[in-house]
Amino acid sequence: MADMIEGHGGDLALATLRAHGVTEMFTLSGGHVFPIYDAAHKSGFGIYDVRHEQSAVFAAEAVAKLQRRPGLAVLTAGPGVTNGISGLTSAFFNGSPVLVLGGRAPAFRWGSGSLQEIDHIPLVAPVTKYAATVSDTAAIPAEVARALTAARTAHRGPAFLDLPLEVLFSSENAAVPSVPEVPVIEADPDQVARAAALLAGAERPVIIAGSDVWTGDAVGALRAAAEALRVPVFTNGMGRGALPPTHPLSFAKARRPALNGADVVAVVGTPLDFRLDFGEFGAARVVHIVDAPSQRATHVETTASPAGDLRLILSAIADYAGRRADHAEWIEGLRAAEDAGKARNAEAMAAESDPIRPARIYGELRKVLAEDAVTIGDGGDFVSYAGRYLEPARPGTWLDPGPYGCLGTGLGYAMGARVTYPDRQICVLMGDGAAGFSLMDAESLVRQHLPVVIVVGNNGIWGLEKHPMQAMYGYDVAADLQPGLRYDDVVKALGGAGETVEKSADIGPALDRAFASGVPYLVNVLTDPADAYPRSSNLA
Ligand SMILES: Cc1ncc(C[n+]2csc(CCOP(=O)(O)OP(=O)(O)O)c2C)c(N)n1
Ligand SMILES: [Mg+2]
Repeated sequence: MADMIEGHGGDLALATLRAHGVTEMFTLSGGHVFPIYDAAHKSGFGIYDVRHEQSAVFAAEAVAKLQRRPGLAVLTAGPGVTNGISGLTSAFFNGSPVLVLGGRAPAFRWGSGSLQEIDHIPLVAPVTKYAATVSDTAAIPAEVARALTAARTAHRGPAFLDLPLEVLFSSENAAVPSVPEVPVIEADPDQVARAAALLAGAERPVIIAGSDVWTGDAVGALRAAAEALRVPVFTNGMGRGALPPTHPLSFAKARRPALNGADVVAVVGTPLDFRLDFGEFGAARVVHIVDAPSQRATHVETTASPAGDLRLILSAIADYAGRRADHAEWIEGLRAAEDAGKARNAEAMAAESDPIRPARIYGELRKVLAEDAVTIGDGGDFVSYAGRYLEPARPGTWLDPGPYGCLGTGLGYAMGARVTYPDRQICVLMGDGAAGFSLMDAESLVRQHLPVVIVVGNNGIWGLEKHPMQAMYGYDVAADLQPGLRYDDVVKALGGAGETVEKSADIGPALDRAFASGVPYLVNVLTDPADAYPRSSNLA
């Protein structure tokens, strides 16, 4: 039986959200959305506010990514919503179940030129799974439930609703719908059997597992499948840590030899995009295992592509009873490459240099980060190094911006992570360029007692742009920042703490102080501007 509730639009919206397990919103104030605040204020629903709407959406996305349930951002009409569009787009690319509730100029005088009057729907429709204007107060619960169901249904993603002023401020008696189970897509069993047979029968198989394995709660099934068929596993995105780095089938550094030598590559829960050479793996046959038919690659020929619930697919693969080739030699060869790669990395991470090279920062960070620490990457080269040198020990602890590659996620993601885990280490790894997008939100973190550690790799440049431009043109423009800038002083001015580090030996003690401080703390590490992350394609 649906409960009836009486209240204004804000009450009706939050009652529905609460029923879906949402307990907090991220927002920046605007009169158009006051009733949502009023409902939250009266009912103990969390309100976290930020200094730029994109941080609100990024924070909601971090909640969605980490907790695997919808995250909520509330944005005021017009510029509030448009400022949130990069966040919505990132959530769309990442398949993150984010709901944005927008204010909207009054419907009754639409077209008369009200403050902040714009139709948001055409702007957000291409980057949401569901986008609608709620035209009637009594319809709010059903509309919020519909938007949340769209967001939670694989393939997941953001949804958007806007509420005209009079719709949100009016009161009604309405039913709060019960929370529907999201539909579980069952993959075609023939496709699953073909995928299993290919992996089992291959001489040199590889699995690459991405974010949807985590999001779809299929980590255990992935491990069971890999162990049953003895297949080496590489990961990206939120899939990182799905197998602990100590697991005999867990690989990270041997990707080149693995992809060059493989005869079957199964990519699970992540697109065949630029991060995976667009799915071009030489002579290898490609299996693309996705959580919904819409996610199947259309630009590559795949030999099998089961589309459906990843846990079910991977469990079925784990149960495969057909012929298996012996992969021991293949695994052994990759292990040798992996060990060599790790040894090279260990050397780089311990190296003394003046100025500091980013590798050393990660060497020191690895000593202080706990297993359950959440690390967040926001930047160019500095974050590429984080991906190379940090090895998440558990899934669901690594937040990168995903394939949309949007700079500026840092402090929003940090806020969502801190709200999710009050007691874990939360560490943002930030380029000095990236810092410009969200550092003002250190104020939001200070004021709302949300301590996080921010490590800035401060090379004084937009490194991921400057080096490629130099290589392409022999000169560069629009790629310099002030060298040696005191980003720690910015955070101090905003009420937090921090320090600047110029010598390798000082990094470790600074990190210790930062994690012990209990306040937002920025460790500003001056790094070598000549250090460029080696990459084959330099466009970002
Ligand atoms: C919003 C946004 N604007 C621009 C870019 C293009 N871009 C990608 S990496 C990068 C440079 C980042 O510089 P920094 O954060 O200082 O990191 P570094 O490469 O120097 O380590 C830029 C400008 C982007 N990805 N997102
Ligand atoms: Mg930089």
